[in-house]
Amino acid sequence: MTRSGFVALAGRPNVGKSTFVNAVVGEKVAIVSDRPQTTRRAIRGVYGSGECQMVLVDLPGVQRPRDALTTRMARRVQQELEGSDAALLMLNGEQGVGPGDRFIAATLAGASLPVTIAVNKVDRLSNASLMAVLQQAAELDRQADVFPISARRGSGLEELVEHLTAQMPEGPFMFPPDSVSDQPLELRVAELVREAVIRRTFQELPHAVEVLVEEIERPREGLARVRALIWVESESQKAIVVGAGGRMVKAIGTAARREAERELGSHVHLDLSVRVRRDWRSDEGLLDRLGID
Ligand SMILES: Nc1nc2c(ncn2[C@@H]2O[C@H](COP(=O)(O)OP(=O)(O)OP(=O)(O)O)[C@@H](O)[C@H]2O)c(=O)[nH]1
Ligand SMILES: [Mg+2]
Repeated sequence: MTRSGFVALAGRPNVGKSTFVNAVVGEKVAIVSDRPQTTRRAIRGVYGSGECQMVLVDLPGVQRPRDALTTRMARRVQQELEGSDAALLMLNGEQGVGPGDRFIAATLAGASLPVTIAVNKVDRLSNASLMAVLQQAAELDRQADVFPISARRGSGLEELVEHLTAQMPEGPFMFPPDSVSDQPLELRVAELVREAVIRRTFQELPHAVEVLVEEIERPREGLARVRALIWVESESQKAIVVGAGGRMVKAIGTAARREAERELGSHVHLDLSVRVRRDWRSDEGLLDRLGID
């Protein structure tokens, strides 16, 4: 009898949820950055071990909704919690437990899922602060088991994964045994472009950027031609993303192309254009088209 199920990953922005999913799945299925609110969609990363398939649902960091985009992100978190078999609450060990974490813990308690807590970024902690934060984590939810991990270094992951897989119910696999993610190729490439933009921009710009891959053509074996649009919200943001003499967009393209070549296993021609679309974060139709639901 096989076992399979979904684990929803909840936590504040920037605690390391996407890093954790990539580390467990063993491939980059979700983009990562040091800016909060990087993840915008529920990304499923598939982990398999023998008779058990565990789908990690990497969720946007929980935050107060401000516009249609963040409203959808918050709603998605709720829906994914309802459809999951277990929840993993991730904390940033460096920052300790705060009101945001308590809010999420209360939400999880209301979802009546078995909750496990991971204290991440322990590579940054002294033994004394580690003990203190583990104590705070245990007080957050007295029923939850607490695991100290470093998603970046890969430490503590085995014990945590074993604990989570043991909670998966009996049932058939939901994805082919060797799959790692459910995202269409266009979306994966769009995310790689967005990651390249986020990593090179500052302040409000990372939040103002979205990317749509319009087309992936395969003119011949070993070559993919990708046409992508980078949306920003103002002319001044566009000027920053394009850069003097087009240098910035060129650097973004080079970084994203390298990542895309790894993802596609072929040479990639990446054709980027930067467009202004004021208030795209409030444009319900566009959010639908972007698959942010
Ligand atoms: N030192 C350290 N940094 C980490 C660790 N795990 C993640 N990070 C860093 O933390 C930052 C945020 O990581 P993400 O995985 O994007 O965080 P997230 O929780 O998915 O964030 P959102 O998508 O915004 O909700 C990145 O700069 C990561 O490299 C860790 O174990 N140790
Ligand atoms: Mg993320």
